[in-house]
Amino acid sequence: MLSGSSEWCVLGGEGSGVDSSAVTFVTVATPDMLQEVARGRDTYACQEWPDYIPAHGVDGDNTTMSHSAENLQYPWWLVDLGQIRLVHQVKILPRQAVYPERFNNVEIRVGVELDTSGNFSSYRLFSFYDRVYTADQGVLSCYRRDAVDARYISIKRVTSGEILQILEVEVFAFV
Ligand SMILES: [Ca+2]
Repeated sequence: MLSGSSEWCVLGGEGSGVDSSAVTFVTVATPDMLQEVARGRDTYACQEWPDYIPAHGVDGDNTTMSHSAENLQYPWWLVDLGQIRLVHQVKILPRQAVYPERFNNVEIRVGVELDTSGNFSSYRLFSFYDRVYTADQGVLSCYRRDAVDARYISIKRVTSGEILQILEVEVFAFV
């Protein structure tokens, strides 16, 4: 790291000959600046399948799963980071061997106030997974170079009729 600096700044548009008005500074994370902050934190979800609980999504075990009940229109899951963090990256491991395709059209939103209504429209959109998941995609990595202040991370299907299944979620924030 450069002496006296706690951040890396990248000059957007550098080398591409863009007009100076399009050039902005953004903060870019390097691995040593980030910490996983979701493990073991409080979790919430829509109605879950028996014996599957939302806490399974942050227990550090890739074999345990948060699994929504059937016939819910827009199943969701949420983790409370315990305090507001500058969130840079959210990693999601959906269910692998069985029904991986159920993970599709999923919004990742972030907020600073707890909302367990299932309507996260007041949260900022962090990332949108608009594909259909297959196990060969592995861990999904959603990140924003600018990072976002957030205490709550919601994961929600935005098309109806399917179950939401999450093996594990990790949230990386600036330390
Ligand atoms: Ca797990």
